[in-house]
Amino acid sequence: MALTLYGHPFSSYCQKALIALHENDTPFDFRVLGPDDPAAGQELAALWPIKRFPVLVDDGRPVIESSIIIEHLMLHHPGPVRLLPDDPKAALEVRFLDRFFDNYVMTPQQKFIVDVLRPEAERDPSGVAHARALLETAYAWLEAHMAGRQWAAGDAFTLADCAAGPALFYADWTHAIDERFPAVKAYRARLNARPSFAKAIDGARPYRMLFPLGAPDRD
Ligand SMILES: N[C@@H](CCC(=O)N[C@@H](CS)C(=O)NCC(=O)O)C(=O)O
Repeated sequence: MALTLYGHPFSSYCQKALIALHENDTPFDFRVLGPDDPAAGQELAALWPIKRFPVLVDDGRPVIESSIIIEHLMLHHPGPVRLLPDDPKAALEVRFLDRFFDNYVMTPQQKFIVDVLRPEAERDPSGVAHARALLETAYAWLEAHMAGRQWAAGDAFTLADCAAGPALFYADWTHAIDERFPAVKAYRARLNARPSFAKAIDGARPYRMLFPLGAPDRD
């Protein structure tokens, strides 16, 4: 059983997969992408021409998309922490929440990053304004959703929380979670303190200067 993760410690979607790996202390090799190792980028392109990461290779077989990687780990490398409930109806709720964090928190937050990296003349202010409004709506929905919950789907830490950790971590840096959303702020703090995510945050610390909007001096 040989697992290799292609990705980068500072990447939000890689951190989502890393949380799942760390939750069960699953052994893996980390193939870090970057200018220091062009061969790793070539290997990624051969595995997945879309070149988005993370990509997990399990005994030679590529597993693509962070949510699928986590489901794959649960099926093929299970450990004591079950990130998807056995009950299919409960699992559906977890999958919905995973989609919520990817589509309505991670995606709008990435819009800011992509935009600031463009030449000034090619920026998209109305797209960024839409992303900001979407984040506000997502924070408001999550504020009501988190009332009385420890984790996104209830008492157990799941796939949805793997998605939520990096999504809220970077979204708060990008468009700060307002004081009007104390349950969201408290949930973000709980996620950051979860040992699996704290380990991923620490692994990414040396790369904070890469944050295109300027990383705040906290977390
Ligand atoms: N839906 C994908 C998203 C992956 C993704 O967007 N990864 C970013 C890094 S956080 C990436 O590959 N960026 C490089 C690029 O867009 O070329 C997943 O869940 O794995």
